[in-house]
Amino acid sequence: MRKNLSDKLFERACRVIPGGVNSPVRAFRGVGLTPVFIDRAAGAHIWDIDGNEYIDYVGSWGPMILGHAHPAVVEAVRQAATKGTSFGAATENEVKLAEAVVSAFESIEKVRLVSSGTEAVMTAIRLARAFTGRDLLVKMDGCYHGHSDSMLVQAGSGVAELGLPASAGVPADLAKKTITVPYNDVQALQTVFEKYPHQIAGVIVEPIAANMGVVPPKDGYLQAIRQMCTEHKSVLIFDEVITGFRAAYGGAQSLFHISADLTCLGKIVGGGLPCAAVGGRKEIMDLLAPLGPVYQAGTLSGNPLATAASLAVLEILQKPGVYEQLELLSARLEKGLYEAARKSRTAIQINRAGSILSVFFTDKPVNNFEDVQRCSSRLFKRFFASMLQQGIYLAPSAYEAWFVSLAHTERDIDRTIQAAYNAFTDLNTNET
Ligand code: HOZ
Repeated sequence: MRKNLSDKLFERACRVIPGGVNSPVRAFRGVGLTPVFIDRAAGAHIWDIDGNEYIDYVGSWGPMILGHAHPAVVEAVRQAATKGTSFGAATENEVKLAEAVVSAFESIEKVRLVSSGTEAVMTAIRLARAFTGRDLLVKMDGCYHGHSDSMLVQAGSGVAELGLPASAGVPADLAKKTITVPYNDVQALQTVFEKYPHQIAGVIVEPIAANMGVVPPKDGYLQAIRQMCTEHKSVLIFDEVITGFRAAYGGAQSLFHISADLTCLGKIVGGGLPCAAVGGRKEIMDLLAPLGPVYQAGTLSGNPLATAASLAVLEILQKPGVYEQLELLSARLEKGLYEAARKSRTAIQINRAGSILSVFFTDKPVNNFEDVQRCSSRLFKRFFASMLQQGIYLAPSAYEAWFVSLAHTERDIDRTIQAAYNAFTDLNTNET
């Protein structure tokens, strides 16, 4: 694998960009390497600036469910761009996209478009506080909800990778208003509700956790959260930034038959461009300005390139067989990886929820953040390096998911399984 140009560019980047990257996990620190710089992508493949080709399982961390540079999306964006790239004014496509979101999610009656998942969550928690007149928020250890002040406590994704319990710069008084409990632990949440009666504005949760690796909810877990929120009149916020339009067209909530009060969307809803959304019950959403007193705004909100891309993606996702195809490919990958691990006598656990999955280096089940932290990060690093060398581009962190797209072929999957077998074998051969 050639890396000359990437290494030189990283040196230049580090002089002018903190850590050389515009989002921490991209720096490859979690795997003790330096990043490859991407030049282009098509379908399920990406190429770095040194000309190395990879099968991509990052998929821009989730949005690229159709694969990269899908012709329908490229054409939609091209056509939109010829008409102007931003107006900071209302457009028809914003209405169409809002209508599409409302019809996809049973629990969403109204939706506001924003530019990132972080913004969607920031708005959702402000709404929850305004609606209830309460301050406290509950989140789950290892869940990640973007980088707004209140959400950086015991967070997953890059925060976990860097081993930070919280972020510097968040006022201690504000951090105190976020209470964290272990994921998949009904009793812990119950205890918090008992300890803080009438004080909890909202509970925010990834219905399928995917920022500590993939950790699906145990049977009944989400139902129990729903019940407690209803009983205590707290707002239930589902962060479906990753699972929205991925776990199913109607998100994880449609699989588990649960109505969140507010839902945060990002990634796929932006069609690979910067667009996200917060939606939910009308009586809560109508608190937003200009109707209500909760302020939220954005120059690039509902951007015309993003809404065009998004509508193109959602149209394709509604075709019959799309999610079945994703399931077939992802199940093939899971089965093949387990088989490769068995043949090479490597202890792994795979957590998979549809087209997202994680390979954990452990022989024990992984149900929460503590379990994730017990897995071998040393083995993950070596596995990652070997896969990269063999042309498989995984997220450079044990806390992120693998994303399968509709552009992956069976051949891509089988090549990945073979590479994983080689990587596992290598781990064992060179283990001391
Ligand atoms: N927050 C993303 C991972 N869960 C990373 C985004 C990025 O680095 O692009």
